[in-house]
Amino acid sequence: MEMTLRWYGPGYDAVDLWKIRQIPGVTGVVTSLMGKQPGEVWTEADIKTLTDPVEEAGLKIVGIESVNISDDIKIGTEKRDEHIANYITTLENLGKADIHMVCYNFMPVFDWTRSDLARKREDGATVLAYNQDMIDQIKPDKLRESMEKMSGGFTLPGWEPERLDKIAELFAAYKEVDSDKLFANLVYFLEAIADVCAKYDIKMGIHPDDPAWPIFGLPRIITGKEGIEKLLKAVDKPHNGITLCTGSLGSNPTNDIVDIIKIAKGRIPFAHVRNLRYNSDRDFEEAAHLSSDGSMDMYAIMKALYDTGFDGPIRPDHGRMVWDEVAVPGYGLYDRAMGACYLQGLWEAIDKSEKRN
Ligand SMILES: [Mn+2]
Repeated sequence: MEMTLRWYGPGYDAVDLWKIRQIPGVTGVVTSLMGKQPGEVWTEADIKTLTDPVEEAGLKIVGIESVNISDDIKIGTEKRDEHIANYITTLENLGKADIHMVCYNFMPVFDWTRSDLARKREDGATVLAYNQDMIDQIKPDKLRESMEKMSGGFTLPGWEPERLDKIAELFAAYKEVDSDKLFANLVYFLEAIADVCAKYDIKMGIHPDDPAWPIFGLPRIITGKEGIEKLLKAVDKPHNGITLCTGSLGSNPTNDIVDIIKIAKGRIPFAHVRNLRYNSDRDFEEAAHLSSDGSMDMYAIMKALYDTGFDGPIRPDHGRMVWDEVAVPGYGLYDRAMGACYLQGLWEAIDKSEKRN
């Protein structure tokens, strides 16, 4: 287990690398080129703009979150092979830069979605929250506007304005894409990148859909155990793995995360560990990482990762906004630092008690 934090790259993050380095136990970051459009090549020079500052700060890049997949690849348009060729070049350039883990997702049109990016909790902290009734009242073409309004001026990952400007065309293009077609296009993509991943020992970790169910009539396929098992079997190669995101999978309370960790044993190159509180089956809000603050058993999750031999990078995920911090929603320094320490405390306790037995 290697404790890391997400960092959005030069110019996109309110949190400085030197501050990340001062969190006990944190040795690396996952980062991304936020200015790149899905489908574009990441050149070696582009990647250097990430590795240079991270290394100067005494940290290392343990993976990329994310190299986003273009809608052409998800839909399977005639442009898909060109975009996949570009993706392969990007993976090659990442491999040459000694980066061996890439997180991505395969959600149509919209990436992670929330109805509120700053819901106030009892103690005054604010958190990201999701209320299905509020989402049902938003028209899909207004969702981007609604997310942007709540973002505090920060660029939100996965919500590229250039792409979402063409929302009506995007919806039209996805018209014929049902969950089977989307799954087939995901398999096509993973088969196409298999060789470059093998050559550079790159592990791909698909991020679960968030929330873990279809929204706005668009299919979502990585929502729980069934979809994950199906995908791991469909492309049964070491590069095809999952990003175990407890918050995204846990948005659906029927998902048994410990069970998912067990069935994906050996195929989890990256883990996002955070907690949520369910208020009803249509409403959840993010919580502090501590088990007692939300609905999840964080000890059981860390124990399952430990027991299945997880040895990849892990990061605290969205934190609460506390102590008047101003940052990308969900990505302040303070609460994620607390989360990183708490998760490491759980891990140390598990490790020591296991070794004593
Ligand atoms: Mn996540």
